[in-house]
Amino acid sequence: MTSTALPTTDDLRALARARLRTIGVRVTEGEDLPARTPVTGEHLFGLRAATEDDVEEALAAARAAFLTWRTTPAPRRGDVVRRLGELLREHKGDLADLVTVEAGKIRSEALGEVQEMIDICDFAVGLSRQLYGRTIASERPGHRLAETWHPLGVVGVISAFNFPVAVWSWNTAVALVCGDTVVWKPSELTPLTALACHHLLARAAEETGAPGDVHRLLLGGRAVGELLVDDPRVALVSATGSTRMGRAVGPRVAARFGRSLLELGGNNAAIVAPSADLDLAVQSIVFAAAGTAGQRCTTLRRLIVHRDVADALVERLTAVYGRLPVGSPFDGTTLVGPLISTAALDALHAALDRVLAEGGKVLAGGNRRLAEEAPAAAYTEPVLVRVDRQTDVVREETFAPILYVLTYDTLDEAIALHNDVPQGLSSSIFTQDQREAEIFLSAAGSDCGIANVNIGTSGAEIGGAFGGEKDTGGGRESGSDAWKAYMRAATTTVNYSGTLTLAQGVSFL
Ligand code: UN1
Repeated sequence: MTSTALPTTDDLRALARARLRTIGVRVTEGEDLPARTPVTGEHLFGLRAATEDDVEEALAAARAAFLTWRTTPAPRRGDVVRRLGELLREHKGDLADLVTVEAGKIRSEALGEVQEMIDICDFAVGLSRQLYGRTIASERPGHRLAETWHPLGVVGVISAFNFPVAVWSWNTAVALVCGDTVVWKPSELTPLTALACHHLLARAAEETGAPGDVHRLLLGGRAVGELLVDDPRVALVSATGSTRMGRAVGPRVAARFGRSLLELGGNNAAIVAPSADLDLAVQSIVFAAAGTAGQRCTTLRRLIVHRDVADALVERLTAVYGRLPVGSPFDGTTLVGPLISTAALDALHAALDRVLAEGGKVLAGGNRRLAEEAPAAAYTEPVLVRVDRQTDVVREETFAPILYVLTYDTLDEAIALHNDVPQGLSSSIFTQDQREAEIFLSAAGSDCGIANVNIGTSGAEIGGAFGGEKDTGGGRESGSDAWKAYMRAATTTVNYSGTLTLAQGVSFL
């Protein structure tokens, strides 16, 4: 099924300009950074990328702003985030349109992405009154032992195209209340949403009396990112992207004893047990595998199904895959918009070729769509493939809507297959058997940072910490106590006894 006609690139350009204007952004056009839209695959405007001097200036400014921001009371720092949340609510629809133009998300998911920003702002405002440290029982009389949390410095946020604004907001809302300042390098594929969010935050800062340089935006490609990675003024580099990117960033930041927070590739699986409610499983699986055209870090990429229910589940999935509406993300009936680029489509086809050569069998989908109407765009039917083994290609993350179906006989075997990939982001099990669910969630179960029961792998709420293990990089962002990555703890001992008592019973002098 294909939805109605695509908008033209002229329409999309006009829409982007109109939304930017409503938000109040003045775009500085340039030559070196093309803004494209995956909806038609075509060029929208040229923008100006940051130069080395721009990076230097932004880092100096963010560092200078940190010196006042770090001693601003945290609840006052929350004011700027509260105001940002209000502005995001006011411009929710405008921002969602920009997300659709730039990242190709369908309306509901684009609105959801903006909502995710609003949610983290609410969370961070509350957090601004809860940066709790502990007091610890001292072994010495008349002593107080405590831990105090202090801001880190400048946080460099490097974000990916697939959540062009939500992941930025997780980092920025939390970093700001923690007393850090932020320098943001968004994906070079999504500069317009970045300009819009930066503008709203700058306005929030101005209206609440925060230093304007609490947040700086640097548009550009890899070279800009590398300058942030290597600069000792950047206390924390929070980077979202591929495992390959993380392998380059992590050691470089560590070499200068900086901190990094990495949110890298996932190869998320769901186990479907014999007792699973298959209606619930099918709905969850299709959203997790085909939603966002398979371009979430949390996208479901492997389905590990008990042999007894495999045929029934595959039959239902095949039927749903066969009628998934692929097309313009502006069409209200579309569920699958474009991939970000034809390179992503090539990666999908390359993975498919490999898996078919190894004996895999396409169950549904996989055809390119709208190639004549929009040759530069990358529309595809999500593809469902049956495989009999977890070969190298299945163990890799292909950032596109391809779902591999494997079968199992025992839960132990399912969990072993589940964990036998380099990545460890998100996971789920569909079962009505509480014992199985608990085993999956136990230390002997899923090895991922996110483990779900009777819900798919994607679509986490901001209240929990987000991130994963192994090649996913180990970082935690967003809710829970992820804020601790944006601060440093000082252990303090105060002696109010009037005499000196040494710890561990040591006597001296
Ligand atoms: C990502 O894909 O990088 O859990 C983030 C989810 C979203 C965030 C995904 N809330 O799918």
